[in-house]
Amino acid sequence: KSGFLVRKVHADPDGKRTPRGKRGWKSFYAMLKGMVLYLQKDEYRAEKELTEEDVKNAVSIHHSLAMRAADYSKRPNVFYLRTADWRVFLFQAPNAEQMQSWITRINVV
Ligand code: I3P
Repeated sequence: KSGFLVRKVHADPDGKRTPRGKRGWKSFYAMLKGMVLYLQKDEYRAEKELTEEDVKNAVSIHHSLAMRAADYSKRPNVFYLRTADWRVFLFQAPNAEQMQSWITRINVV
């Protein structure tokens, strides 16, 4: 599965709140391959080798949980991703259908 997602980093490993200055929303082209959610800066690069930054932004979804961010109302179609090492991301999908599809695909693996 792939598509555009906007990401906000809410918590760093061990659930530590991500500091101010690193909490902004950023747009990525996301690709779910096996247990890894790759986040690339643009779709064009998707066919190319992963850059160092792509590797840094990739998220292991092994033992992670995705759920609709029912308590977050500043943007629509937002879901949480909590990883095995207790990082927390918010992802905004382009529409409700895409949001649900990402949640289902992430939770099924
Ligand atoms: C953050 C940025 C986010 C905002 C976040 C800010 O600043 O403005 O959009 O989250 O608020 O800290 P920065 O880019 O300097 O990290 P929201 O869009 O959800 O308001 P927060 O610290 O209350 O999460």
